[in-house]
Amino acid sequence: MKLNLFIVIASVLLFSFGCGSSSLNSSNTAANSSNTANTEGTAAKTPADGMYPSKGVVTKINNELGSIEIDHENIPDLMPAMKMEFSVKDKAMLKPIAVGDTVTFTIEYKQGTERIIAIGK
Ligand SMILES: [Cu+2]
Repeated sequence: MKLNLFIVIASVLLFSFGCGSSSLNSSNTAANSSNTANTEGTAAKTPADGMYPSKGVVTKINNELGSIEIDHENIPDLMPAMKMEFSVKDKAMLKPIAVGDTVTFTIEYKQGTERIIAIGK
């Protein structure tokens, strides 16, 4: 009689363990699909083509290549604050600019590439 009771209890425990692990699996699946949703959310943050005004400090100028490195502020909907190199639409734009200048500039973002189309002190 005692042995039978033990078997019943063991079966119940086994059964609930089985249930528990299967519900664990389904919550893992739910977690996975929410991860997928997060990835999609990041992908949706791809910047829209357009003009983005910004401000920063000039850290390097390459007049030959027509490029300028700027330690720029956060640019909403485009990128966080960082130091990076941009190419400029026209090399002549760099003439009045010197390293150390605080500049305001406009980035043209088009199909994944950006360039500076306007810059001033
Ligand atoms: Cu940047």
